[in-house]
Amino acid sequence: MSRFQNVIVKAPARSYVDGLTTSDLGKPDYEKVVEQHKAYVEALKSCDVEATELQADEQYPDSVFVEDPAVLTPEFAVIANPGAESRNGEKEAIEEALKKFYDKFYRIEAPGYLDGGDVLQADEHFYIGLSERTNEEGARQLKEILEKEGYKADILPLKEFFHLKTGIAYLGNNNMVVAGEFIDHPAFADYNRIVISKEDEYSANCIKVNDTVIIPSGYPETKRKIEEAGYRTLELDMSEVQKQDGGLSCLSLRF
Ligand code: CIR
Repeated sequence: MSRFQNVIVKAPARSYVDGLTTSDLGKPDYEKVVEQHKAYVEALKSCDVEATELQADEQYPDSVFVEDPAVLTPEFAVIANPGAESRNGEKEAIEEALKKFYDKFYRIEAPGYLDGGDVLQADEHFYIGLSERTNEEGARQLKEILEKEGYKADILPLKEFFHLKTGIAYLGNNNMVVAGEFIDHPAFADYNRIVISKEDEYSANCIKVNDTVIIPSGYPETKRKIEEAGYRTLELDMSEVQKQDGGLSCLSLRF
């Protein structure tokens, strides 16, 4: 797994509390999400990356979830076409921010829709989930781009998870954190699977940033399993992010 040099994050807007959600965890507390987001950015910085911090954008309540409007590889950027109408325009600010880092851009175009949260990279292999946000045409366009660039890409219809990465994370060295429908999924049968129980499902969305795996706090079993696999972990309180269906991966672009 290549090392990351950069991350892009975006501060939560006040409108965050009115963003999209399917959870029944209650309304997030704005001051608290600001604190949690700051801790997240500090954690990333401690993992040996440069952070580009974008300003909050009140027009887009969900724009803190910068993972969804783009898919990045070391060689090129793909501007996604987010499947929720209220989020689609987020891609413009992300493309602007990425111009500093990339010369080569591709775009997912309507009628194709795709959220970056539905895309998982495991070394040279990408997995693209079909979800409420990513349709077959969007997935097909991304697969074509990736294959043209020499990557492998598989499209997987999701059964239960909101986004593909809601239930899976790649840690490098063939180690894959899996929950729910991915535990016995044939696409992941050849990985060393770190299996997350139903109660701990939220913690399957963790991120390996260089030498550290960042996990949500409150999941001691997940922490133990990831440490047993040989990784250093760092825990973050994600309560106000979880309320809006977000996780650790959603809050940054890492490249
Ligand atoms: C949404 O519904 O779009 C946001 N409230 C949550 C997005 C989470 N992003 C992700 O899983 N990649």
